[in-house]
Amino acid sequence: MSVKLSKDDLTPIAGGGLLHRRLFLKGGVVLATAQAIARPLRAEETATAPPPVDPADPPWLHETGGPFTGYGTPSKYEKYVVRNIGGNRTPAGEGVSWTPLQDLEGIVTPSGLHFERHHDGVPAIDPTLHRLVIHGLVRQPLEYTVESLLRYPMRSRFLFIECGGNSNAGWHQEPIQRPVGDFHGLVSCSEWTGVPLSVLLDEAGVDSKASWVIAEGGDAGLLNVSLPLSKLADDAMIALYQNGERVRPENGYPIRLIVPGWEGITNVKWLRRLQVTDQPAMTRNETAKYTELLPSGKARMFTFVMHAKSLITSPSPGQKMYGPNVYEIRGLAWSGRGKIAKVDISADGGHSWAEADLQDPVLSQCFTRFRLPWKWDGQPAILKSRATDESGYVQPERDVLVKERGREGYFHYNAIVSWAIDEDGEITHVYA
Ligand SMILES: Nc1nc2c(c(=O)[nH]1)N[C@H]1C(S)=C(S)[C@@H](COP(=O)(O)O)O[C@H]1N2
Ligand SMILES: [Mo]
Repeated sequence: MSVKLSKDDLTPIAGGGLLHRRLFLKGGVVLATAQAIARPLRAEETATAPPPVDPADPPWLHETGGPFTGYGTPSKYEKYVVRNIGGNRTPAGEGVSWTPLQDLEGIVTPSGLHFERHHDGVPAIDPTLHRLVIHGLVRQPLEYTVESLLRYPMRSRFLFIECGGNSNAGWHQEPIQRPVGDFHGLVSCSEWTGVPLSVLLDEAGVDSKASWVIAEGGDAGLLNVSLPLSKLADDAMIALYQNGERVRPENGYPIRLIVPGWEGITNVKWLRRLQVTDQPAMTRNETAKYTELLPSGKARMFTFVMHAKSLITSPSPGQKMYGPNVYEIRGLAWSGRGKIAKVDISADGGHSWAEADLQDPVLSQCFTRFRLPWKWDGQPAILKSRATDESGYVQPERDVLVKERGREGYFHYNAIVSWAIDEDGEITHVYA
């Protein structure tokens, strides 16, 4: 809907040419853009509409198209939009693949592009042979088949999953120059559907002495982690579906544990066992790994919650600018503590800020898409985004984070990200 715009709508509200977040919503794109984005047609081109189909036209205008397919795939022209598989690992199944965040829009990550983190590859599980066992400090130990789990009442939630090691190149000395997904893409967002874990815990009858649960996966390494019972009983889920279809093998088929807002490792894939206990098992994944050594020499442990973070996905390194004009700055924000309350954008390296528009829906522990119009005058600029969540937590500047945590942390890097844009429109990653 376009409403009347005033001159004020085109007046920057912060340094570097940031415009009010309402401008595009009011239909201000035409008024604001110095040069039209679309090509104006010449008079003779508008004479006949629709255009005649002549043999010089592309084949799809005069030949019947392809057949129906049982399961669709993206256009062949989008073949470059793939996960970036990191490094040559030994064994081959150990490592990560990154979601190409720079090539995606909206808030849902297509299932085939969800990032991957496997410690022992992707097991080829036959769902008819898979079992989930709940035992330990319970009244009645129980075994579930996948078929039986499908019969329980379900819930759906849009939730991000982020690896605790995401963005960890940020602790390094030099800003790495890669597309944003190759650096920050160990985070993805899906609609997860499954059985609330509280239902199954109630059924097994948890002992009043219980306070922890050891969750174990059905991959060859039997990956396991200790998790507080209170969180699992509160909002964890045994997911069977991802974005409407059954969970992908890479992401935990036939069932995975979903722990909203908590670091990736807690979301145990191929879940086969939940042992209710009264203390953590001190497994490798919460002692040797997924802990953070602080400058004091002490280590942080059980740092489960993923703090607020945001990224400008467009413009971003590897993309191009189209000369001075009005642009839409686009990005993603998320927080493990709840909803995103606001995202501020700076185009002058953090001297001044303007509030971005948060696109509906804004959901708890889910990707939130933000947008802001920006009048780039062709001069050097430094773009930053800063997320604030509903708990009041504000995403920190990098120097603040490094001062507090040192450089040995490796996990939980969530500093403000800065892109420098030069006169030629070249976009680079900087610490500013
Ligand atoms: N069984 C099992 N669960 C697992 C892992 C694993 O290797 N095996 N990796 C963990 C880690 S470290 C992360 S970040 C997430 C990654 O989930 P994804 O591969 O679906 O993105 O799964 C977690 N759950
Ligand atoms: Mo992870």
